[in-house]
This record gives sequence, structure tokens and C-alpha cells, in this order.
Amino acid sequence: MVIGRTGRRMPGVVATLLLAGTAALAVGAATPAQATPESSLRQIVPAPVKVTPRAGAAYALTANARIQTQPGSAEARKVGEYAAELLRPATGYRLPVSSGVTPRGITLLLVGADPRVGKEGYQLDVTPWGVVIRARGAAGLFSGVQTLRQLLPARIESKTRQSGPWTVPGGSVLDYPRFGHRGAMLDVARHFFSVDEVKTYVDQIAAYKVNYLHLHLADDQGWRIEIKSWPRLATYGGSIEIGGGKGALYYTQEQYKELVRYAGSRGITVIPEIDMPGHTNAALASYAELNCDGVAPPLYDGTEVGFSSLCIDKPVTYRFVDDVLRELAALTPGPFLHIGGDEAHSTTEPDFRTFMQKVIPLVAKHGKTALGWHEFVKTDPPTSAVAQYWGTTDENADVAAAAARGNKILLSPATKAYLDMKYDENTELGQDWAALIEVKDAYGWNPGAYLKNVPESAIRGVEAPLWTETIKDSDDVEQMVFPRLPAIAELGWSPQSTHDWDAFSKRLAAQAPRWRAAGIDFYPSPQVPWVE
Ligand code: NGO
Repeated sequence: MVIGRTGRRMPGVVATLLLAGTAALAVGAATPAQATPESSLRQIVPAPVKVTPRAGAAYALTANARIQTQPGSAEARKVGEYAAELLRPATGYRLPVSSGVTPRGITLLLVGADPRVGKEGYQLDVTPWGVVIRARGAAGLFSGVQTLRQLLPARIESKTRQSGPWTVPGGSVLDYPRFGHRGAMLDVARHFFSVDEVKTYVDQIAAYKVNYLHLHLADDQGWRIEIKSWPRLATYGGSIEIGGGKGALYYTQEQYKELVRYAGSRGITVIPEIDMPGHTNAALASYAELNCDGVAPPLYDGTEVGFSSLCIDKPVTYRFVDDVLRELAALTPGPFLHIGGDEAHSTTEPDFRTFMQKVIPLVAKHGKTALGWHEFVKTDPPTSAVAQYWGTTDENADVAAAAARGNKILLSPATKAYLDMKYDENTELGQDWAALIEVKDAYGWNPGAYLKNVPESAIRGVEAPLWTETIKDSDDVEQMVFPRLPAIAELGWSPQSTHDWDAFSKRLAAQAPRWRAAGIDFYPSPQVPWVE
């Protein structure tokens, strides 16, 4: 569903669209319009490192086009299959995928890329014969495919067959990310999101070159992942969500594995989070022995925070954590297990320290790296641990000290990157405890120079969290995420030299026809010069 309010229109952007339309109609014939700075080559989000339009070199994808992938590479083949899946519904073309290197149709190669592309970048060249994407690994090919998607007409995003032509403007793109970690978080604990809903989210964030999905799997209101050695966590702890609602509101391990696999097939690594030692009412309600007094509290379906804590002195607590982390690690191909650590207001400072000093080694024991909300840096974690900053100011002495010791920092400042904050006072969904965050605010900061005394070299990347106290389904998600997630994704990917609100807002505006074609229910911010 797409909302009616369209916002302001800028004459320049309308003119651009008309030009692009003319170019698209002139299939195969080179017109100068195809190489104007306004062509889809200039509208990519996140902004690429370098774009070189070439007049007379447009390519039109036709019914007999093939997708060829690097011979001998199963990984490249999978990206080719993914590209075909993306392009088949709207074009109605067969787009068979085979191994091959002829520069005709769409070709995905793992050789010959400019060395500057690194691990995740790509080089994309459009000639009248086809589109060649070169990278040094599957991650780069994925990113190149996302760019190709944005070079095609917006109706490529439709799930039903549309009429062509399917013209790609001539030229080249050289592109690689500023930060290796570009994340989105979905809180499936406050409200549960089905496997299909999470897959939809995966597809939406992948389009903006996000490469990590952090799932907040346990909180006071619900435990959402089956743990075989502690079955009541899911069957009881995962039986309600905010506002009540009884059911099996959790992922079985099989379902979770499928989610992880699906995300991987879109170039996304899943980071599971079990929030501890606070935010644990669902676990405490499921097993009485986890409570210091041996009495299980009732399940909780409200929105307060800071009232629960695991029992720091009991040995069973660490058997429980060890079992959970072991099962979770076995389900996790990625490097991180997120152990929470935020708002442990019911745990004393010495207890919090004791807890983290016992639990962080357990993460390592299961072969993973600990990620935690930034409060845990007070406990002197090993320098391998990554701290996720979610504060409301641009200064935090503990985080700066951790960065100086060598810990990497993942940035999710609540005043900029929290997707659950309202856009303005009229936004129906969301909260406002940290800030009102319009799209210009979400875009208006520099992750490399945001936190005082934390140099860019200490920044691992950015993550946009979506907490779901007020968010119940995919429509709600879309309202809060679009257009702000693309803004945060651009901060994570694009070079600081491209940072420019006017240019970004116009590129963002050009995404709207894509969202409409995909059926994405975005918030039509009055700050953006939307186009039809
Ligand atoms: C805080 C809190 C969460 C809330 C969220 C709502 C962190 C890290 N802990 O962020 O429990 O859901 O705000 O905005």
C-alpha cells in the first residue's frame, strides 16, 4: 500500500524524469540524454565512489538475454541466480544463468576488477552489448547487482510483468564501501515478525547494500528463538508479545536457519542478540531457577525497561548462558554474537562487571566475537569485543577510552539512527524519547567524525536499529524505515566527499517510483522533492 501524500515537486527533477523517459524510449539508439548527469547513473543510493556516463553506449535488456557468471565459481553462480530472480518478474524474460565470460547480456566476473574495489566493491561497465560486473568476491557482485537494479527503469521493482524497454544508460561505475559494516536491526522481541516478514525486510535492506541484519531475539516481552536445552524459553517465554496475543511467537531452529540462509543469499550476515543481564523477564518467567529468589515472575507485555536481571551469583545462570550461546553459535555462520548489556538498571555495577567478565569468554569459547551495547565497555572487555554506541550525545568518555584501547565501535546514535523515533510530532508510530528524526537529521552526520575523541579508524560502521514497541507489521516497518534506512545506509557506504543533502534528497526522491513499484509504504517526508 502506498500513501497518497506526495510532497513537493521540483521542476528540475520532473525535467530529469522526462529526459530519462525519452532516453528509455530510444532503445539502442544513443541519445545525449542517456549520458546527462541526471540519468539513473546519477541517482544511485548509496552514492557510488565514481560514475562515468558514456553517450551512445546504452544497453537494452531483451527477451533473449542471458546472465553469465564466472566459470568455476559456485558463489558467482548464486549471485547470478539472485540477479535473475530480481529481474524476471517485471521483465517476464527467462534470463537463463550459465557460466561464461562473453560480454553480452549480464556478466558477473571475479576477475579483472580494478584493485581499488577491495573485498566488497565492484566495477560495472555498460556497453551496447551488455553489462559486465567485476568484483573480487561474491559480496562485490551483490553490490554491483544492486546498482544495476537502480540503473534499470523503476518498474523493474514490480512483482508483475511490465512492458519494456529495459534500458541501462551507458557508462561505468567504480564503487566500494567506506565502512565494512552497514547494518540494520529488527527487534522481533517486542513484537514478533514472521519468517516471511523478516525475509521481506532482508530484501528491502539488501537493495541499499546493507550487509548485516541484527535480530534482537530476546527481551522482557518475549524470547523468540528455540533453544533445545531450555525449551520453555521459546514455548513459554515466546508465547506473548507487547499487548498480549498468545501463540508460538518464536522461530524454531529450522526456521531460523532458513532465515540465516536467505539473508546469506542476499549478501547479508545475521547477528543474533540475546540481551543480558537486563531485559530478561521472558527468560526469568520461563525458568524459576534463574531467579535469585527461585520464584518465576509473570510474563510481561508492557513497555517499561530496566526492571529485570539474571541472577549474577548463581552458577545456573552461566550454565544457561553457555547453553544458549552454544546453540546460537551453531546456528550462526557469521562472526558475531550480540550479548546486549544495555540498561541493566536492576544489576549493580560490580555485578554487571562480574557478569560480563564471565560471559564474554563464553562467546569466545563458542568461536564467536562479542558485540554489545556500549554500556559493556565499562567492564574492560577484550579489545576484540565490538561496542555498539546508542547514546544521545556525541561524547562518551568510556567509549572513547575503549576505542583508544583498540575496541571497534559500531555507531547507532539514538538521535540519528534510531528508526523507531518519530519523524515529527505528527508521526503516529514510534517514540520520541531520544529525538524527532526527520530524514535530513538521519542523513546529517558524519560517522567518521561523530563521537568526540573516537577517530574514524576506530569506527567499524553504522547500524540503524528498529525497535518495535509500537511497530506491529511490515507496513509499520516500511513507514519508519523508508526513507531513513537508505540515508543511514548511504552514510555507511558512500565516501564523505559525496555528502551533500541537496544532492542526496534528489537521489532519494528518485527512489520513490521504485518503492511504489515494489509496493513499499514509505513516509513521504516534506523535506524530499518527491517525483511521481
Ligand atoms: C533503547 C533500549 C531499548 C528500547 C529502545 C527504544 C537500547 C539499546 N535499549 O535502546 O530497549 O526498545 O531504546 O527506542
